[in-house]
Amino acid sequence: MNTAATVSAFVVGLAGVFGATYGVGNAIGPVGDPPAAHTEGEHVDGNDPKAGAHGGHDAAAQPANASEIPGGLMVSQDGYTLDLHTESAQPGKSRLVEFTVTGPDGEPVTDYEIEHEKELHLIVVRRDFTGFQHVHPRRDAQGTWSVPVDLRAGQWRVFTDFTPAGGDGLTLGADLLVAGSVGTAPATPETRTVQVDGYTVTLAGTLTPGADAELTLSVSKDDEPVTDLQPYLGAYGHLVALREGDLAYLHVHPDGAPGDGRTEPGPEVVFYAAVPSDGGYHLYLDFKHNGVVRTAAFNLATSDQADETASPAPETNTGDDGDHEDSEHGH
Ligand SMILES: [Cu+2]
Repeated sequence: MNTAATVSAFVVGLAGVFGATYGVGNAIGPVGDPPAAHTEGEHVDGNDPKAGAHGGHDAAAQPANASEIPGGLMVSQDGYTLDLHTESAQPGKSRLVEFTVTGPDGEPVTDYEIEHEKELHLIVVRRDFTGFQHVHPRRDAQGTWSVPVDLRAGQWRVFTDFTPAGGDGLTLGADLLVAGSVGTAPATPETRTVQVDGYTVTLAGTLTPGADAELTLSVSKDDEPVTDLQPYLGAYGHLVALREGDLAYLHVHPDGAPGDGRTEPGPEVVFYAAVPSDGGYHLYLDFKHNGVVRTAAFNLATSDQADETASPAPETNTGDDGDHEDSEHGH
């Protein structure tokens, strides 16, 4: 089903992308922290309020400035560089991945802000989206991070999601090649209902380029809604969103937190996600129940038609882009 030809075409395409993005590297300047970029997404980036409220496809497809470049595409940004010591590996259950993050002074960073209870989140994704791990490496005093991961043969993308002390949040990405014969999965159709370990997780919501989309994930088990999800890293769920094609890493906000007096422990977990362009997206939800963290993987595309029906035109012609009905989630 997957010919060698498609695989090599894919690899050539990637080489082009990385050549270009790496070149941008240090030149693009401040990238701002992703949450801030998100908030802007609600506020319509273009001049025409209508364009943003309705998706602003044209404006969103081409970032107007560097601060809108999605995370994870670059190995170096704002003076911080991901130095992946493990650039290739043998397949196996517990392969050690080691890396440092070097700072503007060229030295490994040892001072991080805590985000979601950890200094650094490591996401490891097979390039065809058939493998996903979200793990938390250990750091030694010299700033070297390490963690065992489960790797099948193939091409993987490694993302480090962290905030250096006193700085803005960053997601740096690098490639990891795992030896062996490489099969690539065919493109998956839209997936909004996922079975994992006896749980059924469904995803409702529509991704709209340039706007914060409300995504509602609902967890049930044996046809019963799960109403006792457990906090995991300070939330009832963690959602990672990656763009098909280049694996741009998109930041996603949970709506509410355990203990805030309004956020229920399931069955629904709500997120807001702003996608930069039309296209396909892979979303991974980590949730915890009965002491076990599980991952549900979804695949969906932006939808122009759903967008039209979700945002009736008259409502958004006020010219005031600061206070949409759907922006009550407040950041
Ligand atoms: Cu994490």
